Amino acid sequence: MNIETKVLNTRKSKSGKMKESISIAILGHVDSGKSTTCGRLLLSTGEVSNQEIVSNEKYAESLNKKSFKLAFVMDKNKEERERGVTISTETREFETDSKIVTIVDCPGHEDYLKNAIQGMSQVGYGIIVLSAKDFEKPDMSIDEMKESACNAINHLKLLRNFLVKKVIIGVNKIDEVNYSQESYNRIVKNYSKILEANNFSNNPEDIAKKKIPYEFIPYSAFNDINVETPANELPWYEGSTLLGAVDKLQGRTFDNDAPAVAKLTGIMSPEGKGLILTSTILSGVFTVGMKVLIKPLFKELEIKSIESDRKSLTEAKVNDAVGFSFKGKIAREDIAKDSVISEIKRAPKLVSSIVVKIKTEQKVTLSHKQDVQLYISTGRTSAVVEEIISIQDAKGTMNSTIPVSEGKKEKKYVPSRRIALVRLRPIKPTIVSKQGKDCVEQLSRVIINDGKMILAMGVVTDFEVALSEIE
Ligand SMILES: Nc1nc2c(ncn2[C@@H]2O[C@H](COP(=O)(O)OP(=O)(O)OP(=O)(O)O)[C@@H](O)[C@H]2O)c(=O)[nH]1
Ligand SMILES: [Mg+2]
Repeated sequence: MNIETKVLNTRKSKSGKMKESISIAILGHVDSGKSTTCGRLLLSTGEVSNQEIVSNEKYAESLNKKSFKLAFVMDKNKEERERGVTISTETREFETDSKIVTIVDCPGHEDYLKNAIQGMSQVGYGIIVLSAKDFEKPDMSIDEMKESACNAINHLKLLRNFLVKKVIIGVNKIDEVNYSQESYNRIVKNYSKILEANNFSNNPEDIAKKKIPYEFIPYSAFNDINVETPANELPWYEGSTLLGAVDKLQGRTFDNDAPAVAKLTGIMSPEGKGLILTSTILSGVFTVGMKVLIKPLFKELEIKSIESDRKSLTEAKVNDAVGFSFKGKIAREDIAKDSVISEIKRAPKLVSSIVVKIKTEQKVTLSHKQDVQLYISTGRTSAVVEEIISIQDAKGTMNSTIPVSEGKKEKKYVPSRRIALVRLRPIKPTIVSKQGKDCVEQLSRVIINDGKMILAMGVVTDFEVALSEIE
């Protein structure tokens, strides 16, 4: 008999003590201070030295961007630094008293939504960083807040789709509202409307019904206010510091028997080391010596080494961000960006069409034959809505009578805020997992976008495998 074993993900810390390992995506609207927050957390916990910040400051000054000295810890490439925006996600680690924390700094700019989704689909928790001024006006409506900082709202909705366990709302740049308690209370009141409208709640009864808890923390990443130590500037505030709140997040348990599946996050070839595939573990446990399969390449390889932050590990567990090297040869150009590495027997499938149970968003519809962008944990692909199979009616039953839009081009469609079962065909075979036995949750979650906004989110319930799975 297979006994399901839930185990806490723990790792040996720098001091040798075992600590729980957690991972957090840092999200929010463009320029709210996400990278600066990451830089500050790494400086406060000793992962980054003062010298590095001084040298960043000199470089930032030469670009007329002195205020980006902390953000440059995460924003490393030339374009990111010159433009002062994050483009790709960056992953780093630090330790608190009881946790080893992996942070994934995500871009806030709409153009890089694909990268933000990839970042948030590999974590257990999220921090939504708000720029205090954006939410400060009294009694803002959700539409008004969307106008000033739409991705502080979009990212929250998307996080819910990826089943995070809790979200911290970081009210950053509290200096810009003069550390005012009245301003902070207004921000909390305004943003709580968005949280409550999107299935987040702090009521234990709601949490038992799968709503996600949240916590607000006021701070200033740039000025080091309430990040590590309670601040004199906020005498009215009695809650946790940002690092205190992170330390209190619960460690993640994982199922020891779940299939070992990881997604590729990057390819490196450091001198003398061969090819290293940086990856995030989505489920299960990988060990040195294990035989794995890389899809869509369909190549079997043996794991030679597992590294994290330049340390050698013997195993990697769910949510860990590691680098794998392999015995035998693989060529860089053969590895697709959306590759998945997994144990051989229970590898996720490469599929040519998927059936998804979705819920459409407010004020949008989804039509038969519509061209859409399909976002999944490993990347983005164009797809078409091939069939609307059924739509939930007022009684909660799935009904196969589909409404038809009026006008010249009559089309079957899913109205807004409705649950429906639809079949989508991506333009190229894609790796997913479906609900049921051995499901890898992150690979079963999809987001449907029309290029401008989110139309629907959902889970894969069925698929048709691609020809290469059969050959
Ligand atoms: N006044 C003030 N400015 C801040 C604070 N934190 C960050 N900033 C400034 O906000 C600007 C943007 O910072 P980033 O950290 O790059 O913002 P981001 O959210 O990572 O931006 P994207 O990744 O491009 O979306 C920089 O000029 C920072 O110095 C703060 O606490 N107070
Ligand atoms: Mg950034």
